[in-house]
Amino acid sequence: MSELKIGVVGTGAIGRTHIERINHKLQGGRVIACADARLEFCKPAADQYGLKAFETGEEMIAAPEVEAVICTTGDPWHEQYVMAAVKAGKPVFCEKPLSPTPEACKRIVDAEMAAGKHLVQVGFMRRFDPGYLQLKKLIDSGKYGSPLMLHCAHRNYDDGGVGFTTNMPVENSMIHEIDVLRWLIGENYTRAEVVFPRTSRNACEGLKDPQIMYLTTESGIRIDVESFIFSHYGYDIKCEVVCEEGTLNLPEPANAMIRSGDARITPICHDWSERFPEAYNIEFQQWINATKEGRVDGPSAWDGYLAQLTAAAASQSRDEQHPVDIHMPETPGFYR
Ligand code: ISE
Repeated sequence: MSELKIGVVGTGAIGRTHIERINHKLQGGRVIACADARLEFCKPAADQYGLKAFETGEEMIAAPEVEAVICTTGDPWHEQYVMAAVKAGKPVFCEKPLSPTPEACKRIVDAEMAAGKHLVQVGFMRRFDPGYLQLKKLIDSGKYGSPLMLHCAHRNYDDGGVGFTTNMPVENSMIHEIDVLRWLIGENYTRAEVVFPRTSRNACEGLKDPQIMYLTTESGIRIDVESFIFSHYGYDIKCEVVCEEGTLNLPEPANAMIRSGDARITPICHDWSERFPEAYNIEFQQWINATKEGRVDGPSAWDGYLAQLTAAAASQSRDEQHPVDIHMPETPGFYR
């Protein structure tokens, strides 16, 4: 089978890491084209990887040689390019979030259903992480009874420094937990709440940090997720599932222990790119394989829509400081 020819729109940091992994690590696909808001932004990536640089994302998506699209632009532009791909009948992988608002996600869902063909996958890479997959297998085995509570933490060293605002922990960081935990326990959410502990003196201006998000599921499972953007010690992701007959913990990355200077030290990753490379590799290899067979078997546009509905409720709770009920729509047959 020939290689899947891919065009990437958005050649910032994450776009570049995906081009690198597809062209230098994975099999069966090749990025051949790129586009960005302005031609000069994608020139360096085009030169480095020998890609054809297009003036606009739309032109790249329409090009007959481009068989599938990856969208790694800024969040507000996802809808525009995902829609262009769906209208062209081309498979499209869109980094999370599918779009910043549930309304925009719903428009994508409607367009995909109208096209009558599954084309969209959302970049919720944690579903491909071997640690989360182990947790899922243990929960699904039923051996430990039903999950009752989940205690999670999403700590960044400083998430790239200044520029973070109070809305971003839900919309940029905890959106990962919103998706992966729904997948892990197989239940929709019914309520969200966000509260503020005392703000750290290390938080940048305009950011209340840390924050705690509480979620309730249909059967009454209670989840707490701590987001700490300026933890100032490392990138630390925790998930403990308390079941009726046991607790299940997300494995820590296997870093060698160092004994030195009267101490035993196990290094912690610095950021997401160090913590989840395997998840990204598996995610993209599976996307390439499935796309070549005309399937989408990762997180769908519907998953992206439900994640955004939940994030919108959590954001409303954060802004108004009271719990917000979530009314999840019934899954259309197309996505079942
Ligand atoms: C970033 O956009 C990500 O997706 C990372 O996984 C997350 O840890 C980080 O907080 C976000 O800003």
